[in-house]
Amino acid sequence: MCAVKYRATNSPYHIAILGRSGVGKSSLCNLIRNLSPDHEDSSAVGVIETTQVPTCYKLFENVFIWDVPGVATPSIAKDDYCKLIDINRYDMFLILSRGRFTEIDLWLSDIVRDRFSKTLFFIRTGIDEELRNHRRDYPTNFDSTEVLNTIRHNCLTNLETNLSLYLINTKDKTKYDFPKLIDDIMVYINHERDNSMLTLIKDDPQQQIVQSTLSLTNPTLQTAKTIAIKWARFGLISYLYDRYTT
Ligand SMILES: Nc1nc2c(ncn2[C@@H]2O[C@H](COP(=O)(O)OP(=O)(O)OP(=O)(O)O)[C@@H](O)[C@H]2O)c(=O)[nH]1
Ligand SMILES: [Mg+2]
Repeated sequence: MCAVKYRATNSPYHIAILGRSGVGKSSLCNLIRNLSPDHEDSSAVGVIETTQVPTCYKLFENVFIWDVPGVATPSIAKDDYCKLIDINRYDMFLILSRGRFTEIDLWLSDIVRDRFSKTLFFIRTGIDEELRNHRRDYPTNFDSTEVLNTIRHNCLTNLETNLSLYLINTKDKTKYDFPKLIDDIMVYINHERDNSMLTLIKDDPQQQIVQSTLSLTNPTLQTAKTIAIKWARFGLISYLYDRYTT
């Protein structure tokens, strides 16, 4: 069974920051909003599991960023995560990873890639501490470029694809890939806000059913999209999709 998500041009655009607890989701949210953690409007940052419920912040007109709880903690199991954060709500995903690449990082990226044709940025946080530790371990041979390349290569190998990957320190917006990350996010937001999107979303992430976002460049899909948008307004699209794809 599939659901349909239709986002019209200029409708509200939702960005989710996902990842394990403590990877720096709230810190990144604050950095993007240009707030320090001790500002009264900031998202709480902490040394223990901190964010308890998905929280929405307005970035600018019709664009919202969501700081969500971390996955795979004693209180939030992997199996409940998609439902808890209402994963169908978002148009763009920022998936954060910190320290060693884990099975949870891969699982999250796979869910977003397999269930949606949504824009996904994979972000490795804590780069400052990785470099600091490595310098301490190898003071005579330390080469920061080499360390950054090693981290980059390891993430891409584990993700088994050419995802957009960014290395950042959530405490410093001038460092590493943060400026490029912001530029790229803005490009995608502007592009996707200016174009209507229709996405078929799988209800069951384990099922390998084909799903797609209808591209504006393919004429057949464009025609299908026009029809689907009309029919979606009458609630018939789920019926049609089931009728002709199962
Ligand atoms: N050195 C360093 N510390 C970071 C970085 N990102 C986050 N931290 C620290 O890591 C801790 C956890 O950060 P949070 O932003 O609360 O992490 P979170 O992912 O929101 O955690 P939950 O809300 O529990 O899911 C805090 O002490 C942050 O200051 C980073 O890039 N570098
Ligand atoms: Mg948090």
